[in-house]
Amino acid sequence: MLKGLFKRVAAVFTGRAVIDEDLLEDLEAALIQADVSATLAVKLVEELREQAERGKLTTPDQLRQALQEQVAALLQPYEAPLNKGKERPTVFLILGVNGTGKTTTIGKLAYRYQRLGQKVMLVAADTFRAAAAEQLKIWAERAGCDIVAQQSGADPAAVAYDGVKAAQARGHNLVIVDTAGRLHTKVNLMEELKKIGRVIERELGRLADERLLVLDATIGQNALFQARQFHEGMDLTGLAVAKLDGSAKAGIVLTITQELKLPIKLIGTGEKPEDLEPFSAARFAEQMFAE
Ligand SMILES: Nc1nc2c(ncn2[C@@H]2O[C@H](COP(=O)(O)OP(=O)(O)OP(=O)(O)O)[C@@H](O)[C@H]2O)c(=O)[nH]1
Ligand SMILES: [Mg+2]
Repeated sequence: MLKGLFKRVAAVFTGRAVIDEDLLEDLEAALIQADVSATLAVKLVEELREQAERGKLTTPDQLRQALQEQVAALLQPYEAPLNKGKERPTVFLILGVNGTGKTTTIGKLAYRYQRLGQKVMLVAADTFRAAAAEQLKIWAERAGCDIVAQQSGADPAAVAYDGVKAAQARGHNLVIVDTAGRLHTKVNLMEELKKIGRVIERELGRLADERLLVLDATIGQNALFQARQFHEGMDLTGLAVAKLDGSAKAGIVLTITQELKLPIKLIGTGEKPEDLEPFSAARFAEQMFAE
């Protein structure tokens, strides 16, 4: 159970006996503080105000319930399962700036699918940091799956090529490719990632089945900027939102889905192997207001 995603929004309701302008204004401000975009916050509160004026909402509790329903309805179209593709192996390409939670999300995915009886191959195409492949190896051991890695500094696209080839040859169902979130300043990250994408496409005869951007739910507005950039460069299929367990700024999830029309496929709720869930709009809306 996630708590306090919208701590400040939940707090607005405590000790309120009536719906009045003061409550509505505080609500709008709290939504914006939780990184719901100002446009969306104003729109949400305007709808609530109208419902209150028409007598449809009479208590703060009903107001909160209505807000929760609004949020669930806004997110519903962006709830989608992972795309497994038609042919084996399925390939997931995992993207994101440094530190967002890519490697951890990959480890959790590997753990889940291995336990479901899938044959998973991890690919350490983050060759920027020496420790990156080591971190992925630990996850591969934990999950009991295979891994393809090279020495640090190797060409990431070449590692991706090796990984896909090995999975095809050895009958893996699922390949998950880890990537770097930052490179030496002279190398353009997006160009490097595109190259990885092209190599995968060439070997599979189709794009990677998922091109998932991992976002850190605690960083707020910056996540929108990152999502725009990666979507432009990599034609994303969806988002994985990590670190929701520690976020009080989960409003960014609303903002990003509404602006970029990208589905959320996964949410990360901790550092343990089990702390990964498919995204549920209804559950997210419910947990948002849990104090
Ligand atoms: N609380 C919490 N921590 C997380 C979650 N996901 C990842 N982390 C932590 O966030 C930190 C960064 O995670 P990584 O998976 O290494 O991130 P990365 O995107 O691979 O980072 P780089 O490889 O440096 O680009 C680690 O300390 C993780 O344990 C999550 O869902 N919840
Ligand atoms: Mg990593």
